[in-house]
Amino acid sequence: MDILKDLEAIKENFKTEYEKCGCMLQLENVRTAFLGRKGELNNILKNISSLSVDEKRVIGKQANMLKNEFSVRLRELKEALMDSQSSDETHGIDVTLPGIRPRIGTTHPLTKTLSRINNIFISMGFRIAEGREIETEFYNFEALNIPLDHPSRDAFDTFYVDEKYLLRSHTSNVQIHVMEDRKPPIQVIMPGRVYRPDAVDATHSFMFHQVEGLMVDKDISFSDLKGVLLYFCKSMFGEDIKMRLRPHFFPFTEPSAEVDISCIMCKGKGCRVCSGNGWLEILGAGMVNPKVFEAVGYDTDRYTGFAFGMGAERIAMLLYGIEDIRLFYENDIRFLGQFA
Ligand code: 2NL
Repeated sequence: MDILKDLEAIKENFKTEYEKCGCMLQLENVRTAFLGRKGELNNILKNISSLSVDEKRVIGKQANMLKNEFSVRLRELKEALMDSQSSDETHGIDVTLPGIRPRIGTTHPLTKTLSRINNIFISMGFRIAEGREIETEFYNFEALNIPLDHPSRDAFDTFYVDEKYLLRSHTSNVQIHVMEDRKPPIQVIMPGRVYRPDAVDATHSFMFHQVEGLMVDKDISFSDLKGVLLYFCKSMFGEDIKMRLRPHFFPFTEPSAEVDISCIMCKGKGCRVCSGNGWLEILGAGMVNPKVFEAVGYDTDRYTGFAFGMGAERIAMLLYGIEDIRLFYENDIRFLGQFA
């Protein structure tokens, strides 16, 4: 009978495959190949119905014997493999030792600083706006009343991408887009990367982060600006901080001021950080120049507003006592790990 020969061949085959098994995966593969639903033995039993009663009996018996034999062999092998594997794994190893703790990252000090700044302004009702880093001269300069012959528009002070585009040198471009898209009241802050081709040193980088703010409505006054900034300074650096404004010039605000806080290291007595004068400059600010409102089509008789801008790196350096801006960009775990 051919089928009996087939069964004999399957048995031989099983023996060869079985002896090659060195691991659980191979063992499972052999089990499926011989005992599985679509395995060798089932293939034979599937076709048994066409045979005579006697043949069925002989073949059925033989096939069942093989089935039992294969199962027993595979079970023995499985036990043997489990024994040898577990003794291999523990050999010379103390499995009761504590594991290796996975190293979880920490939040970057700049990210921490930016979210603190953002949250303080959010608590005063400001919304966050983000925009493009590649911008046209109109949004980076013209709309902000920065004239064509202004030194900051020189190729040495701005990264030009081509004839039409540049890398924004402040995030004010976003405010222009916001004002073009919406009518007052406007109360937004703009955090983001800005680019200037400065020579890199301990306090300068060709890329840094800025947070600018803008508030526009009817009757917004200089005292609103002072109130918002004082609340920000106290929330950021402590209730006992003092703030002072020094007159300054920006083309996009009028009047304009530079904003200092009393030195957070020496409390105003004078130290190395504040160069002995007791004050730290942290912001620039002013009332939005009506020329900026004209550029975005706002009615200058109806609306006034204030704006301000700060460098996030500078704030973070003061907050954490970091003395070199380059540390922010080097991805040195020894530095970053200190801000857990
Ligand atoms: C600084 C000074 C400043 C602004 C930014 C601004 C934006 C618009 C209109 C008017 Cl759309 N002003 N921004 C105003 C004053 C100062 O930044 O020292 N930044 C690091």
